[in-house]
Amino acid sequence: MFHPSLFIEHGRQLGLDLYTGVPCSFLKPFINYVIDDESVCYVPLTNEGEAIAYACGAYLAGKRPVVMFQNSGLGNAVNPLVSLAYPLRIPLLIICTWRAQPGISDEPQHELMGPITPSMFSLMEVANEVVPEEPKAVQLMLDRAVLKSQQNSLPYALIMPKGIVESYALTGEAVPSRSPDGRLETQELGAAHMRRGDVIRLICDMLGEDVVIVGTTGYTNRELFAYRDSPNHLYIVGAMGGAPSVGLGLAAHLPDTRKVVVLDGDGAALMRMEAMASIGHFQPSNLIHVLLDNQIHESTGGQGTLSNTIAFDRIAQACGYKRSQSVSSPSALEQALNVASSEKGPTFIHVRIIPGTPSPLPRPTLKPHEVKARFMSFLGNL
Ligand SMILES: Cc1ncc(C[n+]2csc(CCOP(=O)(O)OP(=O)(O)O)c2C)c(N)n1
Repeated sequence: MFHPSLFIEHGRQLGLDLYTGVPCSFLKPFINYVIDDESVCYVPLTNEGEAIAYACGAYLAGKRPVVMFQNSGLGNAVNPLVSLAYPLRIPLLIICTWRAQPGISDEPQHELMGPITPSMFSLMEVANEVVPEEPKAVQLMLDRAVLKSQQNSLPYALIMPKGIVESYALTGEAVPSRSPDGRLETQELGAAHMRRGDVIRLICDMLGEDVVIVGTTGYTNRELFAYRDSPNHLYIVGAMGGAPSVGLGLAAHLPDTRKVVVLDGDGAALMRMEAMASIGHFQPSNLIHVLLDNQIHESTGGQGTLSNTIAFDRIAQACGYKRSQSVSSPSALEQALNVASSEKGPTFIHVRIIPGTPSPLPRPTLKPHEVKARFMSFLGNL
């Protein structure tokens, strides 16, 4: 095991001065250390592809960037890696965590990406190696990686197995402070006081088991499952940010009378904001998009998202949702759900919540394909 400071300090000596990326629970100590360490710059971004493109820009501006993400996000990074970093010959360093490393059991959404991670990098001509545990070997690896990536003028990936970095708890602010110019005016609707679980319970109890509920990646699915596992639920355990697009596909092709409720997160919504554009454009009248906004990636350790400068309700409105509002109290949420279930949508409900998750929190015990089969049979399509 090695302490995250070993990597950052040695990296600084080699000129690495900028860290960017998207969190992963395996990266928690590492990413938390970089957020806290004021001597290196940490830029949290919305998805892994954006982080690669940002790092390319920063390199051109004279920085020496490191991009950190989970191998789930390698899919998001493929296009900017092969058609931006490669043709421009940009020497980036990538730290990619290795969920579902062969031989180590992990969640089903990582089952395929785990074994193919090294060969995915190799196929994209990104030289790669597995991060060792021993501190001296880590320093040598860094020397080699920086040298090779500079010599080849290409990205170089360090694949990080589970549990090799000592834990490090965040001491500073998880949420990056907003710029004075980026202040929000319309979101100041009183303090948030509900938790994710309160919202999920209220929605399940109010809307019953005839509506479709599509849950986003992370704690939302787990809390939904913990409160009530039911055939009308679809847990989108991978493809973070994809839940509203799945919801759109469902809503567009199910009868108008079947309401489709998407439970989204702020990190997930920011990761794939295209869904809001498409929902606004295609106008599924039966879609209710609920965004649970705690301003952090709570599921991976509480790192801040960019949501504290984003007026989601105004974005939804500008995208063309029929109605959009921001709420923070149970009564305002109930009222919004009443309107959404009796009138035509698409409806967007931004719910400002406080962090907090019950512990222990179970994970869906059914495999994703078993949930799919149960769900299709609930819809009468199997
Ligand atoms: C493409 C991809 N990148 C990163 C992750 C790791 N990950 C899982 S859940 C999560 C955080 C989700 O944040 P948010 O939507 O705000 O929900 P919260 O955790 O706060 O409930 C992250 C980063 C992932 N699963 N997939």
